[in-house]
Amino acid sequence: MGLLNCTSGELLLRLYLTFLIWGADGQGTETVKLVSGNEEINLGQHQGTWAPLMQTKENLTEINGIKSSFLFRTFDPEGVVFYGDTLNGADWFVLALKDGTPEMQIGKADILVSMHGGPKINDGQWHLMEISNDGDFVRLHVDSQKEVIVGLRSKITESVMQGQIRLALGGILVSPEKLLIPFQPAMDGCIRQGNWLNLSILWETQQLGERRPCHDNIQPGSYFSGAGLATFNTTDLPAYQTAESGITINIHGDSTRLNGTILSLTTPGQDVPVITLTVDSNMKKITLATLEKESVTESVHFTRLSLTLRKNTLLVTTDDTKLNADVPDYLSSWREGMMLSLGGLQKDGPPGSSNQYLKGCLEKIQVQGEDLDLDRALYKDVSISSHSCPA
Ligand SMILES: *[C@@H]1O[C@H](CO)[C@@H](O)[C@H](O)[C@H]1NC(C)=O
Ligand SMILES: *[C@@H]1O[C@H](CO)[C@@H](O)[C@H](O)[C@H]1NC(C)=O
Ligand SMILES: *[C@@H]1O[C@H](CO)[C@@H](O)[C@H](O)[C@H]1NC(C)=O
Ligand SMILES: *[C@@H]1O[C@H](CO)[C@@H](O)[C@H](O)[C@H]1NC(C)=O
Ligand SMILES: [Ca+2]
Repeated sequence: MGLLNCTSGELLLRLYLTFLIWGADGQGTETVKLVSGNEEINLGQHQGTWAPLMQTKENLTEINGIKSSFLFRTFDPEGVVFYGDTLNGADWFVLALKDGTPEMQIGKADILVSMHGGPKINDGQWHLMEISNDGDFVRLHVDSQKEVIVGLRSKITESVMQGQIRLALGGILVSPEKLLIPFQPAMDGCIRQGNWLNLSILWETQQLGERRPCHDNIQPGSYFSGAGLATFNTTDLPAYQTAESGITINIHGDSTRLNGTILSLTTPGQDVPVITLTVDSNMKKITLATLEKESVTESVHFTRLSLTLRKNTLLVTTDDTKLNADVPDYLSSWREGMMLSLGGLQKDGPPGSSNQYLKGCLEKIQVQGEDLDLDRALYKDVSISSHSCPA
């Protein structure tokens, strides 16, 4: 009877969810797409979870190559790129980026090793990455330079030539607790011309919807496509030193190419944001709304904008305009935990007002002088590119 009580919409949704779960187990193929490993792949198009964007597996007996190579481009300093394992994850390997430089971590039997080295490669240029595994050594070459070599031998380890090898991009297949050095997994980067152990098998991806392209030209920044926002708990952000200096948020971007909500702040228990800053590229205006009033400046064009929150005052300055408002003591709220949203309102506003998600590139977002990494947000919509804008 329960089934008959639900609407057909609900039933469809349930069936769809069931398919999704099957898909995740790899038992159903309804939402699993197959893609070639040498296609262009944008790793930035999935949520910042540890699950890979795509993965494949092959019997070890079929492996005739020891080398994987690919071109890689990113402005992102941190995230997972490539993963491989055997024995169902008992032996594993991860290539990640940390502080912009490559980091390899390997788990084999009871050994964990980590090697970090080479130049910073998060410069927005394509780099040739080559990883090979011969005997006791794993070698990483970047642009044909020997960069990182890990040697590893244990009495317990023995070479396994049966079972399967699994490969993954943009995530890992073992528990992140196994990592020797933890890191943030989300990677806004692109891969092309991949050759994975000389295999020609297809990769599985659970990516739904449109595949995100890798733009020919990119520039540093966070790109908002007008479909979602990123939210931080202010307790995870830098605190203020003195009430006089307060909190300063700096934003760089070309206002003529920005439209929508730049940021909003919500205090706990409040449905309506207490501060909202929006820009309208058509009308060339900036609007600063607090609970008490709305201030608008017209015919503005800015490249830099800064918002300063002091005890009871709020100041927004751009290249040549100023807006200010008297506000309650939000500095204490900042310390206790407000929600700072970039690119929209955390909750939809009152009925009738739609969430005007930001469209455009914020070239830099800084809180108290520190760059804000959207990959570290509490929540980030999948439509946002954390570290790159089309140029
Ligand atoms: C992999 O090996 C299993 C048995 O070990 C076999 O059933 C399967 O067909 C093999 N798959 C491929 C692609 O060779
Ligand atoms: C790669 O695989 C092809 C067959 O798929 C084989 O002809 C070729 O020799 C292999 N190359 C290497 C370097 O193993
Ligand atoms: C800019 O945003 C406003 C709402 O804030 C909307 O009415 C307008 O259509 C948008 N313009 C463009 C070019 O997207
Ligand atoms: C923000 O962080 C503080 C301190 O960790 C916590 O008490 C509060 O519940 C968090 N707020 C939300 C909405 O997660
Ligand atoms: Ca990242």
